[in-house]
Amino acid sequence: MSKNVILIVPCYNEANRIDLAAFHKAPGNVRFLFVDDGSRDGTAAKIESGKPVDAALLRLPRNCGKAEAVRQGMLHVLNHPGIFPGCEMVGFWDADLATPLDEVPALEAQLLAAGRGLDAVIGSRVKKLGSKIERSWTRHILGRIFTTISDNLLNLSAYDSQCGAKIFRKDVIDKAFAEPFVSRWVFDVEVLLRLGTDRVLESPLRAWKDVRGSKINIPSASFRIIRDLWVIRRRYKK
Ligand SMILES: Nc1nc2c(ncn2[C@@H]2O[C@H](COP(=O)(O)OP(=O)(O)O)[C@@H](O)[C@H]2O)c(=O)[nH]1
Ligand SMILES: [Mg+2]
Repeated sequence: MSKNVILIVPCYNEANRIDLAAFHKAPGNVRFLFVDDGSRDGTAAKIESGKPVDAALLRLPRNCGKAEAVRQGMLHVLNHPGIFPGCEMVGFWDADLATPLDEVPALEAQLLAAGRGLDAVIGSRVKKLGSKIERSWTRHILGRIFTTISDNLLNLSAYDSQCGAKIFRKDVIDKAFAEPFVSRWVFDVEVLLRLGTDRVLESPLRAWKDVRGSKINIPSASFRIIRDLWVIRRRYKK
């Protein structure tokens, strides 16, 4: 199998949480670029010593948030084609593996099957028979409120724009990630708007679980999230 999928894994103070053994057991065609987002807990040293041999680590000197960490990772892959030869798809995946790496092949297969008909396939946390989505009810309700507001403000029509498991065709990375994001909190929405929502497929995941240790404090982030949606509306609304 060719090593055709690169996943950017943003990591901020993940030393106690990241399960590097799980990354070693990833499907055979997936390679990783871990991006240490200015962690101060030894995350980079832990990754450097325990990552799979064909994985790479990019260290950002200061914490700049998930959006910029993912963007820097994407640009690093584009600007250094020699580190990951043969890659056709680049995605990002949360370090806590809330979405298990077993979900990669299904997303990848849908993107490959669509050829140039799609730019990205994104995981979607739809609780239904046949899937195992373990999400706290508070997070679920807040997520539905977020979706309702973002759909009304931006006409997004996504069920779940915020899941941390997304894969893109390599040739759209520049379009989606070249410009800095205006939002630190909801950059996923900006990515969808940059590509055009008709270019993206949402794929219901078979498994997802809330992993303890989230660093996002939802009540205090809520205000900034809503404000960011307004900023995005002003920036992207034609
Ligand atoms: N909270 C937070 N996460 C970051 C930051 N930079 C990178 N990340 C990564 O973003 C991903 C999602 O973070 P997490 O705390 O699990 O957020 P949640 O699952 O959305 O509540 C993880 O891989 C983090 O390590 C940052 O500045 N803050
Ligand atoms: Mg998480």
